[in-house]
Amino acid sequence: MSKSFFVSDIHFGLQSEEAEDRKIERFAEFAGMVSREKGSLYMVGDILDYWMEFRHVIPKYFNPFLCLLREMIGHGVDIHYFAGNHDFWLGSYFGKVLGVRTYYGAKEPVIEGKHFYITHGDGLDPKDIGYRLFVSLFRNRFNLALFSAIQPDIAIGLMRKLSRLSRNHGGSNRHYEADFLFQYADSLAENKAFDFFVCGHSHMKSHKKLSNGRSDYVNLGTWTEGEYPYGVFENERFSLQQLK
Ligand SMILES: [Mn+2]
Repeated sequence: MSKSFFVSDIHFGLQSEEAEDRKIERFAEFAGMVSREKGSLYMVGDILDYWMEFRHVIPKYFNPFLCLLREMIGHGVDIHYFAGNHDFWLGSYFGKVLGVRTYYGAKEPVIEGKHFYITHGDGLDPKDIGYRLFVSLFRNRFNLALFSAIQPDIAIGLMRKLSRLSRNHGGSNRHYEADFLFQYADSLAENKAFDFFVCGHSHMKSHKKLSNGRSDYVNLGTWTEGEYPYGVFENERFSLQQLK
């Protein structure tokens, strides 16, 4: 049986040059491992800190990352990319040119007989009306078309500003979001049968049982804090591991 790999919240494009270099080095290692295993890869959102699709231009900053995706696909890896609140519109480039499957919102795949519920984790809080409005405006085709008609360097500058607005400041928010996500998974499990709830978003790495005692809650954490966590599902078991 092939392995499934999971990763979230790398936020390529956010940090200092040094931190970014380390992340892309680790991602190259990770991509090599996924390719050797001929596994599947689930990227659970906020992999890129911003993304904009233009008609004729690809944001060059992300070229090393995009090449690694292409290489993995060349090795027969199935790549699934869930949009987050930073990479909230993935456009057609990933699907049509690279061959990556893209998703908005939650998906419930069955992997080797186990039921997964996979979501980045943003926009689940009904109190977060401002954010929901932001997403509905920016995932709107018309607004995106306006945006992508702007000269690319200017548009990317604006995107990076927007991306900063979409970011949490301070740790207390993180804890609130992590608790919220766990409670969300818990209440979801009351009406829906799943084995694994997998998310990211709060940057708080976690793997524990839900209150029903049988489903797992997995938060994949982040690569922005000098750790490089990822999830592996194999032989019906999920484990959170770490690149050195
Ligand atoms: Mn997020």
